[in-house]
Amino acid sequence: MTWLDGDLNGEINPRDIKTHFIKNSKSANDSLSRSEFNGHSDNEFYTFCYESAVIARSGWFSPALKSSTKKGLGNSKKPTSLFDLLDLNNDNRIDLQEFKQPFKDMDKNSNFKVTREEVIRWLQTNNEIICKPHAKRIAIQLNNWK
Ligand SMILES: [Ca+2]
Ligand SMILES: [Ca+2]
Ligand SMILES: [Ca+2]
Repeated sequence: MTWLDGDLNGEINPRDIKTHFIKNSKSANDSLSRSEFNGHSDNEFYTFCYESAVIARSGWFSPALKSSTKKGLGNSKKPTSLFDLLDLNNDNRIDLQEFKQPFKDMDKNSNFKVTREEVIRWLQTNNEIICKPHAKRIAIQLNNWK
C-alpha cells in the first residue's frame, strides 16, 4: 500500500497527504481535476481491487451488482466513482480540504496516523465505488487467468 504513504514508513499522516496532493497538483492552493486525480490513483486501486477480487472470487465485480443498490448511501445522489465521493461540493475539482476527508474517515481512532489496516478497512467499506471503474478490466483478466 503505497498510495498516499509518501515517505513509505507504513502509515499515512497529514504530512503525507499534503505532500501527495502537492506532487499531483501545481500547488497547495490548486485543486485536482478528474483526469489528474484518476491518473495518479488508478493503478493503486486497480491492484487493491484485483487482489480482493482474487480473494473473494464471487463478488462485487459481477455485472448484477451494477443495477442493485444494496444499501445506498443515504441520499439520492450516489457517487459512482472515488472522484465523485471526494468531490464534496460537486465542482469537478478536488481541493486540499476535500483530499483530506478520506484520511479523516480512515483514521478510526483519530490519532492522526492511518495504518495499513485502517486503509484496508476503508477501501473495503467503499469497495463498490472504488472498484466499479476497474470491474471490467479485472473480469477480463480473471477469465484469462483461470
Ligand atoms: Ca508515511
Ligand atoms: Ca470540489
Ligand atoms: Ca489511526
